[in-house]
Amino acid sequence: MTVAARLVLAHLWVAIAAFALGALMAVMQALARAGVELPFGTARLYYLSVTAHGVLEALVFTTFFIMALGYVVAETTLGRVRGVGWAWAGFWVALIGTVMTTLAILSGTSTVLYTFYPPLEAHPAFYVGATLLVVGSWIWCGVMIASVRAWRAANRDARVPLAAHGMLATVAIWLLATAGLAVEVLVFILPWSLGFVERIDPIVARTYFWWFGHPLTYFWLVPAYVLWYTVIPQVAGGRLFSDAVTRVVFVQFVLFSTPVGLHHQFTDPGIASAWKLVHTFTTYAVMFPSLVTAFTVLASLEIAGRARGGGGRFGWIGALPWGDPFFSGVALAMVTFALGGFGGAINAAYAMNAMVHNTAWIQGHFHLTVGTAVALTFMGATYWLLPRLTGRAIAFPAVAAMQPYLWFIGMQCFSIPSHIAGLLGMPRRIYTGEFQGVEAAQAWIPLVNLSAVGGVILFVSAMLYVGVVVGTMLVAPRGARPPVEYAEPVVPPADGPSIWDRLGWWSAVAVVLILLAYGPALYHLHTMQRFPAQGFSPF
Ligand code: HAS
Ligand code: CU
Repeated sequence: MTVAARLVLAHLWVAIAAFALGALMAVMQALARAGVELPFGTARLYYLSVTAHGVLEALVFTTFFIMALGYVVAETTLGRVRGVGWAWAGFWVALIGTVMTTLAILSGTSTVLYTFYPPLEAHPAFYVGATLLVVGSWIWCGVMIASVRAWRAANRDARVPLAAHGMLATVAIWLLATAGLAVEVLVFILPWSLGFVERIDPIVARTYFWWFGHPLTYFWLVPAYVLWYTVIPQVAGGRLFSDAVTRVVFVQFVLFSTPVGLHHQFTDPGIASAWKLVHTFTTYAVMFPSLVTAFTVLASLEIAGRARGGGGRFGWIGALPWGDPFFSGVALAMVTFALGGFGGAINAAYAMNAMVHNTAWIQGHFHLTVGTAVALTFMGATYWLLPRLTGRAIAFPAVAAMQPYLWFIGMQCFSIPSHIAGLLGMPRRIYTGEFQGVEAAQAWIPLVNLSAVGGVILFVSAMLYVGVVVGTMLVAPRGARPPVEYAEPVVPPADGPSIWDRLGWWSAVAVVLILLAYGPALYHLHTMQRFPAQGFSPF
């Protein structure tokens, strides 16, 4: 096994362990909501498990998986990962942070959900651990940047390989995003949590949180897009639609991921409506690269389907390799994202947001996006990666082939009723299946029950995924390692670096956009009279 393969596998193991633990938490929530009597079904445990589920799936599984993918891309497109010692240091720092945060949650002292909105207060270990996870990911960013720079120094006249360009865009998005998080945690949360100051301003903290929280979703999505653009067409037997368009898409995410976060705060006081409306417009700007992606990835798949002999207007769809779990995982992720993206457009509209904000619609939305578009892509990619890292064939191939479909079915069962229940007024983040017998809530109950069925199907799918991965590592025989291959574009790109490769420069433009979008709102918040709150822990 190569040095990088060991590094990648270490990250994957943490990702998958976090995924498995997070999935266990989720099934309990789904059943508790449906009113199933559970021996441990108290409100305290319910919110503890929601916190653990959100942190482990949305923050730990994703971050470790993305770091692993980054190293795979660096090793296979740039020659090698530069600074393997640093990469291991980043791994350990992030792992120690993850363990601290997880223990803080499981101890029952840190039930603050994954958004950790003050004045909800967690044990300091929760925040310190989360900070270490981010510091570990910053070291990953440094290693990725060093790897690209070393490659550039040796290949002055070539364009950065496309997959590396996408991962570098991910790095840029992450650094821009975590700047906001660093302010929130270092300036406001840690001094308060450690007892140096007594009170904290919820709205100020939330504003820095969403500076980070929205681009966080593109930190998850762009690596998935790297796989959709640069690997899936090859796996399906087709070609990349356009190298140039893909680079423009990645750069647009660097530009527009961050100056949009107020779309999570349309109902928050203290921020002028005009600035909220600006963020509606910038959010529509960040939808554009996804709309481009919808057309271009579909074109790539059509090329593949026709190359495989599929004819007619739709015959090419059936000709695609639906039995390959990497392909089916990504294709079902795409179909799901078409729905999730549609919901996103509704969330982002300043006026319509009032209809869905803080309702079950939102949990429906993010399970379609991060919970499927991203997570199902990563699960599928695991089936592709493991043989390439270890030389072992996937164990239980029939189970692996079925698992993405089960996830897809489970997620539709979970998310569509959640959207409808949200429109009927059901709040998000609530514990109780009976809703205290309130008349208006009666219409939600069948929808919640259907969601619970979805939750159980998702749990079965999650356990099959974990079983296949563990089985592959433990029992599958070793053989040759297939190569990691990337899709060739339909038209070879022009020679030489393009302006779209100048990600440092584009990041500087992004900083200007962030200052324009956030400067006035933050200036206003920091200069008006504030009423900070004391910390609060409901359990
Ligand atoms: Fe979102 C809330 C708006 C995308 C995640 N979002 C959330 C939360 C999360 C989240 C976690 O404006 C909850 C936060 C919390 O806890 O409070 N979101 C958007 C918009 C988009 C969007 C405009 N979200 C995402 C992605 C996420 C994610 C991606 C994670 C990965 N979201 C919001 C807003 C809120 C919000 C508000 C706050 C709501 C509130 O009030 O609290 C856009 O980026 C979406 C663009 C996507 C598209 C779809 C493109 C389709 C593609 C697939 C094509 C495939 C085809 C089929 C056609 C335009 C690329 C293939 C066919 C075959 C044959 C294979
Ligand atoms: Cu957002």
